[in-house]
Amino acid sequence: MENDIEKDQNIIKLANNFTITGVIGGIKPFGSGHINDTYRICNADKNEPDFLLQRINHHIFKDVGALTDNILYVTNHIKNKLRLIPGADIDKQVLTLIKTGNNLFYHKDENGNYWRMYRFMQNTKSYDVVTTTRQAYQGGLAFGNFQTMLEDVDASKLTEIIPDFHNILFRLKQFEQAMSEDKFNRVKDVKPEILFINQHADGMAEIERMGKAGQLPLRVTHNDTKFNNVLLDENDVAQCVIDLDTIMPGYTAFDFGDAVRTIINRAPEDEADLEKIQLNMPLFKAFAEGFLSQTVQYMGAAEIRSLVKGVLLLPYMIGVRFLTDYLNGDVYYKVKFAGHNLQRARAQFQLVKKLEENYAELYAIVMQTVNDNK
Ligand code: ADP
Ligand code: GN1
Ligand code: MG
Repeated sequence: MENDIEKDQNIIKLANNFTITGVIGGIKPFGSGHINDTYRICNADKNEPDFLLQRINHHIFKDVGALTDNILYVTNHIKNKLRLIPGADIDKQVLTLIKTGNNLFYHKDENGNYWRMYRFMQNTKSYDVVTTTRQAYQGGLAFGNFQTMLEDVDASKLTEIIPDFHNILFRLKQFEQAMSEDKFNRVKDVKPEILFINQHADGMAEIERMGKAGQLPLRVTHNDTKFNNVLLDENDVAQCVIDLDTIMPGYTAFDFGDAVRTIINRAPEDEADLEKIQLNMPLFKAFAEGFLSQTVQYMGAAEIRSLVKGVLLLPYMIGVRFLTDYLNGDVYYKVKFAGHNLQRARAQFQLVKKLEENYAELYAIVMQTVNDNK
């Protein structure tokens, strides 16, 4: 077993494959993402930036070359636009990948793991739970502006890195497969959750149906807009959207819905006490105001109507994915304890119930915000 010192030395060795400036002063495991392993590489030279080293989960992102090309394409597109905006600070507002000594943007180590490095965004914070309307509004601005920046991207330049990522019909098929295999004999413990999934399946396919019927424009979306994927500065002003692994063609309702999933909930994503899962409407309103102020000018009526459907769909779909992973033996998401994925799924389904009860109010807030922004 590798001890901590050996592990740290290994991380330093990996970091030295990249063309970093300054001198490595220390390393720290960083962030609370469920997919990649992230380390902050602290610079001993205070005139130079810190860096962020990530082990890319290549079991999930199987084509690391295409993944990297997507990120480069999108970040360069945004940088070119920012260059035209007086006062924009490119280093702060968009992620920058750092090259290796071999002129690549990722490094494959001797164990077959893939690593990449970003410039670290100094003096920023990410939040797993949102508490103020200022944070929520700023998140709305950031994700809305991000979509608008990418409005003119030619989607054919991007690889669909995880096909059907937000296709609920595909996710339900994966769930059914996991149920029929029942590798860990867990199906017997999740009967109420199975019932909930089945009762909602048809209604949750509405966005897919609207898309297939040509009612929703396919845009370039982020597809992982949980709130901790936006960095805020020390004054809680949005600075940068991060976690660009899942940028692909998608519907606006996906990004709107996933952000709301993590903003409107007063409790964490994996709250065990379902009583604590309550809606914070002022945060929803603030997020909607920020997001729509950036996007409403080019959205059509059906697309606007789809937004609140996305608010129900995303916690449902992510609940289905957590439960599928639970049945499969916790192979996709990082878990902190046995039953973590089940707890996460239950929390997401409870959130869906609360959102359903308040659907009319959510819809009214969106419509009011749209009118205010016209
Ligand atoms: P994951 O896919 O595992 O969620 P992320 O790319 O979101 O990985 O990174 C995990 C966390 O690391 C983020 O939530 C954020 O707190 C932090 N982070 C990521 N990139 C940067 C960066 N360039 N500068 C500062 N912090 C960052
Ligand atoms: C994962 O990487 P992270 O933790 O930001 C997942 C998302 C889920 C989210 C649930 C590539 O996001 O789709 O919504 O967990 N990312 C991937 O918290 O599957
Ligand atoms: Mg993340």
